Amino acid sequence: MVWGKRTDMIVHTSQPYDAEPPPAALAGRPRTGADTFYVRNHGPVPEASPDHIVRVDGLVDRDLDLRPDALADDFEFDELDVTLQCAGNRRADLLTAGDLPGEEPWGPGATSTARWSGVRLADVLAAAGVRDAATHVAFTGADVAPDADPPQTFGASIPLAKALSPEVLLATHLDRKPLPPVHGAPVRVVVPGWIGARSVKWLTRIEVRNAPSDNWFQAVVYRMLPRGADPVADAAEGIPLGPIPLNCAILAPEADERPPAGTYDVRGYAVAGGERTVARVDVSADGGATWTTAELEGEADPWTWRLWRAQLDLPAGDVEIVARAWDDTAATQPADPADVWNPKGYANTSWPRVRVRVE
Ligand SMILES: Nc1nc2c(c(=O)[nH]1)N[C@H]1C(S)=C(S)[C@@H](COP(=O)(O)O)O[C@H]1N2
Ligand SMILES: [Mo]
Repeated sequence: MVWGKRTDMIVHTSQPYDAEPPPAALAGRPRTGADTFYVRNHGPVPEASPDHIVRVDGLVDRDLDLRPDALADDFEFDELDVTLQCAGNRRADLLTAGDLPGEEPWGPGATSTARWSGVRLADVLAAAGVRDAATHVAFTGADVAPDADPPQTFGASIPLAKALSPEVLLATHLDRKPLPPVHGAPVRVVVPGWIGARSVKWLTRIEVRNAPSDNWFQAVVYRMLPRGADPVADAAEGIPLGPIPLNCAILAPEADERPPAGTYDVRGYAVAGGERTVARVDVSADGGATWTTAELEGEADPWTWRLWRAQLDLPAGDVEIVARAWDDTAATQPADPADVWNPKGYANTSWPRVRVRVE
């Protein structure tokens, strides 16, 4: 097994290891399992060190040096089910609306849910004493990303208000086992509701600042650029991605399936993002002319996806199944990938579309 992952992972690149589970492995499972959880790395997994330290500094009253294995002695341990989602999730479906050279064509599996445990970032920041001028909290990982210009350690930042929210964790455990190396051992940030890129793995530094991070992955990439913008030269025109925008995916059937005519149990997930919740999911077997309301599983929770299912009657022939989610602000998704195509291929919020040949 590569990095403890199941053998049917869809591997986008093996160095760095970037892989997503097949849709069927996510369908119907509220939690994903460490062997199935997607992985997105910008550089090689760093070598674990027994004297790993997380430095807390910047606009604080006291600098702290935290030992990951002692975190639970000094701060209250907490755990939370959280869905992580990469900003590149469902990028492949944007390719019908324009090329995305150099970007990995992720399917709907760049998102997964697990139980994360660790200590609250807010408690660590309280121990350090946040100064009045602070507006942002920046994170640095131990890994060096060769695709950054210049090559640099991976980093990100979030606004102070989010950093002080109780759901943001410094996680040492995934599904109650020590974090696997590929998911950020010995400690990572988990920022529920925000794009995966802000949940920095292999955490080495927490810097309290009066501005967002200058790191390549905060200051240049992970931005929603207008069509025609140059991803680097025009980065300032981009909207920096933070809270995940409302999206959903169809996990069953998959595009190559040949289901028999009759009732089919269509399944998928929806993610509201930010602090919102999924309120409804509609599914259609005629490309959106008529809709069936899906059954939502579990409870509305801002930090996790909502699994859904709908019994649809599939007629013989070529059928296009589409879905759209609604959140608790009554926002819904655009129909067409062309409406959301962007030069880096982020945040595909358009309706998922699965075409099947029904026998
Ligand atoms: N240090 C570090 N943290 C990182 C990354 C990285 O490359 N290095 N990738 C980010 C991105 S883009 C995503 S989507 C998530 C993926 O988390 P996972 O690999 O645990 O699923 O980690 C984020 N944290
Ligand atoms: Mo990501």
